[in-house]
Amino acid sequence: MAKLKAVIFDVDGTLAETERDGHRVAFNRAFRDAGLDWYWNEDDYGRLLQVTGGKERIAHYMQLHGMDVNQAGQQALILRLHRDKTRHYIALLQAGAVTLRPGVARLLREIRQAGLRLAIATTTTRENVIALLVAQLGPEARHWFDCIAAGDIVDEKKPAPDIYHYCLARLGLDAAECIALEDSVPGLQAATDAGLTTLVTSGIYTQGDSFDGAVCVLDTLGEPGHPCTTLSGMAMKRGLIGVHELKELHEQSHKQTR
Ligand code: XBP
Ligand code: MG
Repeated sequence: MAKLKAVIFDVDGTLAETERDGHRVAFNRAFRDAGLDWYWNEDDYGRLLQVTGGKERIAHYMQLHGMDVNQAGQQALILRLHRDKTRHYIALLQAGAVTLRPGVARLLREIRQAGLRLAIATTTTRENVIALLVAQLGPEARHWFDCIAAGDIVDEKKPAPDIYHYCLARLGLDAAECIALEDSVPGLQAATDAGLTTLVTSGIYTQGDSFDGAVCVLDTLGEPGHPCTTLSGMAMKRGLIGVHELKELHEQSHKQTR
């Protein structure tokens, strides 16, 4: 059986709860700056999350409101709004509006100490990923990752597996040598369609979703004194995910598929 060599993290919802207090707020600020009366409240935004990618989400919203997004003027508006949204989002990250989820910083450090490789596969932009890592873990953290696969570098965003295929190619590893961490149904689909064992930590917008195909579904990665709860799959004896547990889940999933 292949040995576990790398751990691939999703960003939005997995490293941090970026959506409600980060991306959503930034979208609304960009709409306001552009003089638009659009406003995405927390519930609206939860529904809009079915569309992955910020530009794609704006286009979807415009279509819902009868706008022709194929017109050049509307395409330019989407790009302008998204650029402004990214600026607001990074400012929010720098102000500490979003923090890492429980267990994330601990697990990243443990993975490095154990000599396993780290990578990122995300729909959001590279600049957003780096801003989050720098704000939460310091300027060196971006160099912890052998590959930051992000945004528009692939044709199809999640739930398509393209970003994971790209990431595996950059790592020079087979899917069987890696494990992915995700928080959402489109993310899980992208990772499993790329052949990856996938652990899900569900979050504010994804709790209660059905994560068929995940090796395990937890509420968080857990911290000493703040154990995680298993929602489906193997119960964590230590109440947290460490390298030992990742190896166990990886092994279990490969035994199941043999
Ligand atoms: C996250 C997303 C992202 C963010 C916005 O999906 O869909 O679009 O909401 O980021 P996942 P951008 O966690 O599955 O990668 O505006 O930079 O696209
Ligand atoms: Mg996500």
